[in-house]
Amino acid sequence: MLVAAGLWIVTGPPPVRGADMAPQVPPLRVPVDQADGIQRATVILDSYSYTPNHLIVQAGKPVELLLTSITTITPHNFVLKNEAAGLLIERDVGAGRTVTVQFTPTKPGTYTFYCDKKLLFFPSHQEKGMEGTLEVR
Ligand SMILES: [Cu+2]
Repeated sequence: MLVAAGLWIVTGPPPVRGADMAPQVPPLRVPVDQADGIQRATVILDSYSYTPNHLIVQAGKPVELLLTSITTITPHNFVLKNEAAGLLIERDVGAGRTVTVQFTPTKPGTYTFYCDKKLLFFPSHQEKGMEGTLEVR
């Protein structure tokens, strides 16, 4: 990623991407807070992206995500569901708001989180690219 970013500077702007395309951010290996053992990270919600959109956590340890919306009007949410893996989260994140979600993933695997908001007749936010990956190791 860093190399690619450097090349962009040398060779000019990156190839044209969709306006909705989120900036490329490498996977985040969520650090364990030494004080309380919680794996804690901040995820930025925008229209229509999560940043970072790939989180790596350890199974069996609590995870706390600060979901911070930087939109001014559009409400978003955070849906992460896989009951077998201990994941059952559905939280609204209003424009400009920050909410905290806590969960403990129990089973290694790769799970998709997404925003299921949509306006009638329009594609859902997930269809516009608002989704990400929780990788449990
Ligand atoms: Cu959304």
